[in-house]
Amino acid sequence: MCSGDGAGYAVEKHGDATVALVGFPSVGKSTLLNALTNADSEVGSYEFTTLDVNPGMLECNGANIQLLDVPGLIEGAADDRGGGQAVLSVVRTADLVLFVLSAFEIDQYERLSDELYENKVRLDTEPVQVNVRKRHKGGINLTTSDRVSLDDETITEVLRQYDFVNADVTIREDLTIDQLVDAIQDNREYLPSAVAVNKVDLIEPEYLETVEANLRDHDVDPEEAVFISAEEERGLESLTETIWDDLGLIRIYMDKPGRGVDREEPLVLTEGATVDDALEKLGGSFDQRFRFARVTGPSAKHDEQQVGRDHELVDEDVLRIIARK
Ligand SMILES: Nc1nc2c(ncn2[C@@H]2O[C@H](COP(=O)(O)OP(=O)(O)O)[C@@H](O)[C@H]2O)c(=O)[nH]1
Ligand SMILES: [Mg+2]
Repeated sequence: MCSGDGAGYAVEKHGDATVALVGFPSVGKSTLLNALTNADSEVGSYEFTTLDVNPGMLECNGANIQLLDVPGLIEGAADDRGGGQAVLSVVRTADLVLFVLSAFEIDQYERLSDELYENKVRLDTEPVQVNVRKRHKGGINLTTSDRVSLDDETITEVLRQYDFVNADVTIREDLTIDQLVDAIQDNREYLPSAVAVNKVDLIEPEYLETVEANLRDHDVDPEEAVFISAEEERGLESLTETIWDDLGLIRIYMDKPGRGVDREEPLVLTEGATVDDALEKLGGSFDQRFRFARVTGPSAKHDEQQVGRDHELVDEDVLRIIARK
């Protein structure tokens, strides 16, 4: 269950998670934002209506998900034509990139994802672990596992190019030169992405196959893309479900002393979060006063299981914090 909530706040990190809507001008980003959130993003049938970033809030499963309609991420954004750098910095701080494509212009996907790649955004992939410990002397001391197919000389050469002259370097996973460079540079952003194909109200049923083939040409699984009509508000439920799933959010229902379990406003965390993360999000003095917690639900072995700070929570757990007075 997701619904829109009005806008009217500055663009900064708000809510439990942020989604950047990325697409060329006129594909329907503003229309989509308005349909999902009731934010008042200016809609126009001409290009570049949206010059600034427009925020809207989507309430979903008790979580507040901020959607950002960013202006067209056009070719050449890297050299800041069309305010591209501002767009990119917004995208880099998001938790999910949502590509918005018109059903008639699927090939724009490639230009958008290339643009993001050029700007150090890595989509739907994890960084390869490369351990580097800088030294004062001794050159490059490289340890690689059998899985690594790049030869030592190539790796050492890349490291030198990036100013690693004296360092102990350990690599256990196979990787490409690009992945190696990504691993030793710390300005890469690793984000999940999803694809919305808009304006499906305008396509003939026969054309759907062409759209699907076009998606496959760009390595997008048509099964994973969400077909929508922002204008006619079709497919939006399935889109919000995809957004929810891809963000990897979990709901923790707090059991508050004397007030019972709050199922209306869960504490929203991300998959893999621990009791410690819950304490941090709760804020206040919980962190210092924490004694132990009790968990009932999917992550608990039994009701009211006593757990410590490092217990990993799961969606829909009920959590009670036992704190010192
Ligand atoms: N038929 C149809 N038109 C749409 C749809 N979504 C947006 N539009 C139209 O496409 C034009 C551009 O939409 P807009 O939201 O301003 O695109 P933006 O530049 O990506 O923000 C407007 O005339 C919208 O009414 C849709 O799903 N179907
Ligand atoms: Mg717009």
